[in-house]
Amino acid sequence: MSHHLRLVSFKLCPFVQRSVIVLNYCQIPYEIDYIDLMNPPDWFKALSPLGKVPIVQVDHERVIFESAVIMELVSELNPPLLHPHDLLDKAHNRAWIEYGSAMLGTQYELVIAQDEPSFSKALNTLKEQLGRVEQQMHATPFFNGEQLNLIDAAYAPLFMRLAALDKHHALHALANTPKVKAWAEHLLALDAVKTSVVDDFEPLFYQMLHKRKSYLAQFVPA
Ligand SMILES: N[C@@H](CCC(=O)N[C@@H](CS)C(=O)NCC(=O)O)C(=O)O
Repeated sequence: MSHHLRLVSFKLCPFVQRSVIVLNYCQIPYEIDYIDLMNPPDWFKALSPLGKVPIVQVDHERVIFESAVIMELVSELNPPLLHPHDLLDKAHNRAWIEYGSAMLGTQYELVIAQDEPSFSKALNTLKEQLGRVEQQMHATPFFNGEQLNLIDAAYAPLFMRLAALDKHHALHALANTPKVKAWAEHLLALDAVKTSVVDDFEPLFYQMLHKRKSYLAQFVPA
């Protein structure tokens, strides 16, 4: 039985993008509503327990939050579940998805850094984190091999933002992690990933840097 899925998003949110990638890849129909996080509508405040996106509403009823949980739910409702079958491999993937969420936090610090020292600090942390992920890369082209799994969808939004910055600033965040770099390039070439953001994602992302008066704003188009 197919379920009605309604995602609530913010156009630049990397967390909701994880589920969108899964939905696109599996060609599962869904509805998506974008809100302005700075000025959230009352209906969103009533639905979202923490006032954060993403949330997913299933069959016009239950609302679930937390991107890793939503991604897993979306996949479970539309089997097969995009995780390794082996229980320990699955747990290992879940643990590294959690780490990917922390890395999205570092990415956020990087993009909102107001000066060069805080920017460099965040970039160093990110490179260190990428180094740890590099140690876990034992397969190609996806994290677990031939099949796209949830862990791939979990990391692609990070890689998309790093690529958007690389275009103008030459961050080279992936320069010392060749396996992660190859993984990122493979993911970013997928249609399911390309179509997981709005058409004007890059200009909106750059605009956000300018609005936040980020250190990186000086390098990207206004
Ligand atoms: N741990 C959450 C993080 C979600 C999150 O931080 N979302 C941001 C937008 S990208 C948000 O809603 N921020 C608004 C707020 O924190 O009030 C998840 O994985 O879903």
